[in-house]
Amino acid sequence: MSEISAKKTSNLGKILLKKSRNEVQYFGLINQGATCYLNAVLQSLFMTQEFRDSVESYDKAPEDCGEDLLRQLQKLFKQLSVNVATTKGITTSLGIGNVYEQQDAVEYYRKILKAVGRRVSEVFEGKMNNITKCISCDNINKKTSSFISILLPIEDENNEQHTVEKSLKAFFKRLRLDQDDWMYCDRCDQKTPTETWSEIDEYPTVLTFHLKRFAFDYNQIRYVKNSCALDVPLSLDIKNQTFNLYAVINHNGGYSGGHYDALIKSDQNQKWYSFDDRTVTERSGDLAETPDESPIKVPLDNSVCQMCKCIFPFHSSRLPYMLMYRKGTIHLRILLLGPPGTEKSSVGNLILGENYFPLFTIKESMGKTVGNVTVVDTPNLFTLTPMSWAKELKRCIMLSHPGPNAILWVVPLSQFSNHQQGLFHNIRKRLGSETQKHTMIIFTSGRELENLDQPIDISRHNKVKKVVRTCRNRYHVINSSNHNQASELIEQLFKMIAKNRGSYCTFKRTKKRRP
Ligand SMILES: Nc1nc2c(ncn2[C@@H]2O[C@H](COP(=O)(O)OP(=O)(O)OP(=O)(O)O)[C@@H](O)[C@H]2O)c(=O)[nH]1
Ligand SMILES: [Zn+2]
Ligand SMILES: [Zn+2]
Repeated sequence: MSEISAKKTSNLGKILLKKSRNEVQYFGLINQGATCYLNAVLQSLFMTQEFRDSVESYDKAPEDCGEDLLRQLQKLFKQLSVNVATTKGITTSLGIGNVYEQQDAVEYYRKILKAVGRRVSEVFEGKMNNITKCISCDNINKKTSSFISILLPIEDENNEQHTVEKSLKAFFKRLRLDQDDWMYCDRCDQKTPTETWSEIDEYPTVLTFHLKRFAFDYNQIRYVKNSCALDVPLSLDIKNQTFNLYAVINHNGGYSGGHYDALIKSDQNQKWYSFDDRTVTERSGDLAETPDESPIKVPLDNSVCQMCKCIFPFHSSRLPYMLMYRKGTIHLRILLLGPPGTEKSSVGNLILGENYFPLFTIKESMGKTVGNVTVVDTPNLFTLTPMSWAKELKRCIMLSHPGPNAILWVVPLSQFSNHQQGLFHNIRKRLGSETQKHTMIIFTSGRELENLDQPIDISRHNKVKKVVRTCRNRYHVINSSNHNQASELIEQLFKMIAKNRGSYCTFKRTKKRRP
């Protein structure tokens, strides 16, 4: 039994090591002739973990989907995770007869997502309200429809520098229709002056935009490409929600032909890669997460923008055609620490809102995720040998990958003694000082103080005060009569990780000493 669990841990350790060394490799797709449009789309889909997961996990295709395409995608993704792959199965399944004819990437992005069905493509699907208002009587008509990408206008009105934000503004602008287009109003019983606009009702996890680069020119009686340059921000703030750019499909050339490639950020190592058919190149991992966070490094090649010397063609670029933004979710990853029998598991269960952790001392760390909260409960760390201590910490990191951003030191207030204070400082030393800003003290009632319904005056307990001060005065008292305490505690923790700007503990400088 113990041998089995030891084996398990070392396997998990290996996975962890692999991940921490950023040993990810991506592979290219063979161009069958002029299928770079398809390659750029397939790589963007492959690099969208949720989509990959749902493609890989279907063994029985849902009713509304093209079973064959789903099978072909499964095959392709399997191959693509280990080697350069061919898209022959996909082109056949999509009925692409002539692989030497260039097609529109956005059109195929939409085609593929429609064909695999809503359950597989749900991560891209949002809901949009199209609203018309009668200006005479204020009667409003709302039509809700789903979307998988938003067409953004990039008309050059004042010859100003274009940005995605400006396009978005233009997209959501209210328009007064020309008299010829006035709509019939039920209430006024006639065609009346009409105002129309769109608003997003439900944001998808992945928000996709495509730019209106190709339009029919009535003077030239043909389609032309609008190659106007624009800025593509790395993150967009829409209605208190942040969306982070992770994929850009570029088109270089004119309407009748050109070349597609994609720039995609790996969610494994946060590095950007250029996917150009067979060729995949890492584009430097030094791009700042948000433009103002750190100076952006200049790369060796000549793809530097002239405006701000950023690496990617995201500034004043004529290339971007399709943009994919991922909704930013902040994940709370809690590590429960403390001497055994201090109700750590109960605190964990309280936070999760379910009885997951057993109410006895566990043998090895256990982790559970509910929504965007992960809780890891630890065994008695004080009795571990240095080796198993190191192993256990690795396990904790794995369970809260890439590492906990909140550490809760659970201790019964009534039993707070020199011994408790010693244990706290002991663990703190072993975990390193970086953990300090992530730590919060949780006072449980212990058995003596079942109902701690009065506010605790920490200042009266000198030892307690000192420990709390080490954690920058962050503490929370579990009070069984407060029914909102789980959400209050979670809110406090989210504030703490926001202050820490998303950093987390890796315990890298842990000394291998006996506890
Ligand atoms: N009768 C008795 N009850 C205890 C003793 N120690 C803890 N308890 C109770 O048993 C429960 C143990 O709480 P847990 O939440 O499992 O403690 P823990 O710190 O999470 O333990 P781990 O499983 O190691 O995480 C609590 O309700 C304690 O009040 C003890 O020595 N005797
Ligand atoms: Zn009306
Ligand atoms: Zn730039």
